[in-house]
Amino acid sequence: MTKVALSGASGNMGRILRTELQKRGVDLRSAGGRNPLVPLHEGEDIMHGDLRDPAVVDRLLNGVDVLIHLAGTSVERPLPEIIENNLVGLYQVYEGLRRNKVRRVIFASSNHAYGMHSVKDKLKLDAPFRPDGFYGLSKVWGEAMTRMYWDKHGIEGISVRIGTAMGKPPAEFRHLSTWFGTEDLVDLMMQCINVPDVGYMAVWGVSNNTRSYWDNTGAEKLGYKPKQNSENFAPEILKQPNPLDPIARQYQGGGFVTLDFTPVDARPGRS
Ligand code: 15L
Repeated sequence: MTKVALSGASGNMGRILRTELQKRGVDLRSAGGRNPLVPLHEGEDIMHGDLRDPAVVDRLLNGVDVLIHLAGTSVERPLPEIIENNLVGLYQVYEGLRRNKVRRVIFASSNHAYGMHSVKDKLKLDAPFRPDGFYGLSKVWGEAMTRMYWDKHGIEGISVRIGTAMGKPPAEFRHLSTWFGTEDLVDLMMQCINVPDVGYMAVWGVSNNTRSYWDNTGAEKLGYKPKQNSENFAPEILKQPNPLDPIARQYQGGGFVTLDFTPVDARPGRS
């Protein structure tokens, strides 16, 4: 049976996947960060620790076939913190994949690696990176690293460019484009674990939203067929004010774009 490790199991998405993957019969080892996880059932395979430490990484990956890597900083933060958690941490984890002969990594990338694309655009899988901050930039590093460990070390990799996966219904206008419902999230992860011979590939982690910013044409071999559609919530959402400011409304990354954004009239060449 395929042994799957899940890092970042105490985060928002990690908590969902830890529960739901085990419900679907996955043989899972879940890792928390600083604090120990409380077992969900007797004998649950759990651990915790700082993944910048190779000994902790080896405890996570020993005997593992597939890693779902969610751990790291998941919002915009100052660059030094992002570098430690998302660049150095990822390097240690990926070196651990090599040492432990892990077959495949499912990397939690993010739409924020593409966040400066206009909301008017629909992005294919080969869209250029346009990160909307240091967090998005760290996911560019992560996608490239995932690609490199396949090309250079033969570890299969799937970069999942996650939209808005909060385990709740869509709540605001942007979510009509970015929502990634829980059922679809778990379906996609099951495909990522089980589909043979993926080599390296990327996929948008998004539901079948009518207004999606992203198009998964080219990722058919993954067999991911999203069933949920945020449009079902549109009548309610459209009655509410859009919480995003005018800048955030123009870009796919939404509110992340506005953080430390230089207004057009304060840019070089403007007086
Ligand atoms: C992400 O990458 C973040 O981790 C999450 O907090 C949300 O902001 C999400 O993207 C989103 O874009 O909605």
